[in-house]
Amino acid sequence: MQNKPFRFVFLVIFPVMVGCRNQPSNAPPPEDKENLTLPKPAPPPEPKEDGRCKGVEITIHTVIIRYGMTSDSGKRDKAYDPKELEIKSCDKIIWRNEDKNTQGINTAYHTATADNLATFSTEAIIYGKESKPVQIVNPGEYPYHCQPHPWMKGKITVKPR
Ligand SMILES: [Cu+2]
Repeated sequence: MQNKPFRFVFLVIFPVMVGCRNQPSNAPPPEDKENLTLPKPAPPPEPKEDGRCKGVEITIHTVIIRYGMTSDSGKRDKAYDPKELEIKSCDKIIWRNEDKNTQGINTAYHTATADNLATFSTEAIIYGKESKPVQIVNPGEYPYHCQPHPWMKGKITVKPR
């Protein structure tokens, strides 16, 4: 009979397996199982408003990214427009990617990343999109570049209020 091996599996091995699973073990009791599932990763924290900027009337500046991928060194120098921007402490900057060349829209992304790698870095900005606003509080000079295209250079100068 062809079904016999299958019946053997079903009638003998399967109940044994089920039986084994029901053996008492050191596993935590069922009510603890929920606590073992990993929590969902928390969303990234909202950037905190700096207390020093409370009540300050801030300006939001926009820097256009124009020629990130060009091989024309003259244009490379104008990757960020304006290349140098002066703001006041607590002001915010947004970078907008409008990098087009004669072939059309560049699909590469750009960033604006402080050379000191600590003050700020935007997320990857694709064509037609803009970064989240970046706020700089401490006066000083902040040269920055694009992570994938280090020849793209700009500078933010932050003046005290
Ligand atoms: Cu770039």
